Amino acid sequence: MLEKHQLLIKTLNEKQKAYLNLNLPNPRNGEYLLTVFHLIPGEKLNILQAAAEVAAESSTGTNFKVDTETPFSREMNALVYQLDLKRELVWIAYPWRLFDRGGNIQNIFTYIVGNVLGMKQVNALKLLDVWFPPAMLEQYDGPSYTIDDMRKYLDVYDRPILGTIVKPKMGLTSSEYAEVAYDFWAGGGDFVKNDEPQANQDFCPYDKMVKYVKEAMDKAVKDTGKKKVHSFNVSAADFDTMVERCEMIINAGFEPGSYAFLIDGITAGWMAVQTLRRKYPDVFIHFHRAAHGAFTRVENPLGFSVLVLSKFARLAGASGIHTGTAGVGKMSGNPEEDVVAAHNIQYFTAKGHFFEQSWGKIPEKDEDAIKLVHEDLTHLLILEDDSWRGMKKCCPIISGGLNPVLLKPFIDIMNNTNFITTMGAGVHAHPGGTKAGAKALVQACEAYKKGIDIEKYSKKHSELADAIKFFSKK
Ligand code: CAP
Ligand code: MG
Ligand code: MG
Repeated sequence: MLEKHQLLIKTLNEKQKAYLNLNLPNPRNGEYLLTVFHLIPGEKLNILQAAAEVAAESSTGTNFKVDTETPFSREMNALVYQLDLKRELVWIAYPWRLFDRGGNIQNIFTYIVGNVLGMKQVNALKLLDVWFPPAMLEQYDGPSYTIDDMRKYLDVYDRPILGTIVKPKMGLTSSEYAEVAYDFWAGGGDFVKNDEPQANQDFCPYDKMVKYVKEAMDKAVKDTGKKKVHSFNVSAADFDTMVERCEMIINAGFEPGSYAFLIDGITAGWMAVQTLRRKYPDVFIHFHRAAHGAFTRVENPLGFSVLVLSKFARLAGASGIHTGTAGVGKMSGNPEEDVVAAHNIQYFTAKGHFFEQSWGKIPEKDEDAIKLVHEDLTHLLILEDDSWRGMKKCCPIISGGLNPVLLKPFIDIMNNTNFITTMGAGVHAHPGGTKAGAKALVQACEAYKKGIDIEKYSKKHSELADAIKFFSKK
């Protein structure tokens, strides 16, 4: 052990020492959920003292050692097991028996980014990465209906799924809303979503919105000969109302596959996300992360990273979550962070900021492992067969300030097309209107697929030409 570490250990009190083991033999032995925090101590503590206090408060402890402890309760202590003094990083291992049995994400958050974010003993505490042992993954749902199922329904394979958010964000009546959706679909778009505050507003009653969207979709399918998808925001005041909204959509006669359920996963909470996943395994669960910035923005010293949020969304069973535009769009977010998050929710194995996460248990037979790796690489439907004991993928949803001109730059950064993109202003602000905006998006995507520069492609595609002129100027 480093001399510096030994000096720090000497400063710990008895209670703090119970939450430390810098010689933990094998943190990946399956017993622990592993975390890495950026930590700046407060209240004149040193980093190790503060880390031990965090481990205590986020597992079994409080500010003093209590006489009610038992030998078993001590086994449930979280342990600080690694330090990086230069980068102000601490690694904490949580025995995962601490967590509610039955795959409860809300419970994990309450421990590891719960009270600790409010402690006086830290000036900065950001959860940067997390690692789930395979044995723990088996207890969590993971996604059921995936982007591959949506691709099959839409018959769209080797390109991103092209979507929009109806704009203005709010204020259209139910029928006006549906007309905008129709125009986008008629222009060639695949996917339309409610915006994150859509609910049952007096000027846009939910039941009417659902009814008119159904009519608009039927007409668009008939006119284009292509399947379409609509993502309905089912976030509500209580679970009964949320489920009522889901049932209203199902009962409106939509074809299975043609509707998704959008949930404002941060403001409505993990329970809402998991309720949808468990009640509706055959529906695409769309996690909108409005308010995540309060936790994830790099300027904020407290909270958790986009990567952490995205990994938990996959664990919870979201079919897709917004992972950011990697600096290309209007929202804050850096390329590395967003792309790392997107890759971690898509692939069977992916490198995070600190941990490489494998989303399944290593199969017992070598030939199974080879088959698994092969199927993962070819992006086919993997892990449907339960015996693989792996977790399905969650798809990145790319949104926020995008427009047809930005499609290729984003794909280049992402290095694949396995995502849904939704462009609001980037479609409806097109000088020719929504339908022309949709056409421009489709044309930008065709140009990408053919490997032709959009400027060149736009010579024969006027909607794309107008989009380039309009959006490049802005
Ligand atoms: C995009 C959007 C999304 C944001 C959320 C909006 O519209 O609908 O809510 O993308 O951010 O209202 O801004 P525009 P993120 O295409 O018109 O920008 O996806 O990063 O969570
Ligand atoms: Mg308490
Ligand atoms: Mg929005």
